[in-house]
Amino acid sequence: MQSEIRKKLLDAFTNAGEIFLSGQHLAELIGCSRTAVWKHIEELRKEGFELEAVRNKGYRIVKTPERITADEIRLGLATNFIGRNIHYEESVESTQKIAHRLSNEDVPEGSVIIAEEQLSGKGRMNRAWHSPKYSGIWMSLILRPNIPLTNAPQLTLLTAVAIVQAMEEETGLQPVIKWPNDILLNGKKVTGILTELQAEADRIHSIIIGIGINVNQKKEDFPSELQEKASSLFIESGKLISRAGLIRSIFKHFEKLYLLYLEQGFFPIKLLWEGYAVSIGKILKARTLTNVIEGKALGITDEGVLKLEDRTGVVHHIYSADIEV
Ligand code: BT5
Repeated sequence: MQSEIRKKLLDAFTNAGEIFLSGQHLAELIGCSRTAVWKHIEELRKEGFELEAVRNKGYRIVKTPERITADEIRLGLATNFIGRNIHYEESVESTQKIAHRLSNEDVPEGSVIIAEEQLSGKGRMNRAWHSPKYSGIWMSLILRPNIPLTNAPQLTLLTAVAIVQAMEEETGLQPVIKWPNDILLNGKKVTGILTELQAEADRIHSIIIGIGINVNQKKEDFPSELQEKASSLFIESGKLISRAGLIRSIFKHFEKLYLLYLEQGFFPIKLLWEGYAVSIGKILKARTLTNVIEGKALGITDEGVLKLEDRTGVVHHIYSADIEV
């Protein structure tokens, strides 16, 4: 299996860090010939990896490619199943669409679809999601948890926590979460999450979590109608951020939280989520499909539902809405 060799090769370089690995040593580790090792190293170079080769010492990776490649994400990936199977595309309509198709082909849980660009990326209620080439993270994650249908929105909140933790780790920024699916910096949206279900009767077949993160866009890269309400990690930090590094970190935090969730339920996730939430205690306007409710955000329930107390003291449970702070 070609790709198995590639995966093992990248794992070997991951574990070696700065240390050189000889062709002989790699061949033994992977269980293939030295010629095969050499061939794969040439392939990595073609993908944009820079490898330093030193006589009598071997190889080490000194630079990873500009575009995100599945191989680059694997280099240093510390998960068991999230992001282990990567489906990478240069340009797609929407990664959600591909994820829906693949989830019917029984790909393993934790598979992800990542694209460099989306031509018709979508938000909730079929709104458009701006996804320009090479500057953001546009990906969909396939999960198959054994949970009741009604708990699916909890995974949106869990995902938001994982992304915030990864952003803090990779950029030093301190983003906040706006219920249910926005991550904000300086009051502007840097990330949106779209959770979709495939279910029969009341059984979940799969949950597809779409994640859109503005990473290296400059202000002028956004269409004018978004310039005041959207931002990117680059705009907020002044630094170009490695997309592959951030993706790996998201996978790591996500897997940890997801396993915790499957074992202990939503409660520990809820506590973490509340620590990052911006809207609790504030007066909010929730625009649902049918009406507008204004009130003080009391927090979320153990199910992840927003509680709003209106002026007359009535507490409303909001399952899905757009929120204005
Ligand atoms: C969301 O919807 O925030 C969910 C976005 C999910 C996008 C990912 S990318 C990978 C996967 N594949 C897809 O096709 N989608 C998912 P919502 O809360 O409805 O917000 C949508 C609104 O955000 C739009 O109506 C715009 O006002 C605004 N918007 C669009 N593109 C944006 C961007 N790049 N950054 C910030 N805001 C944006």
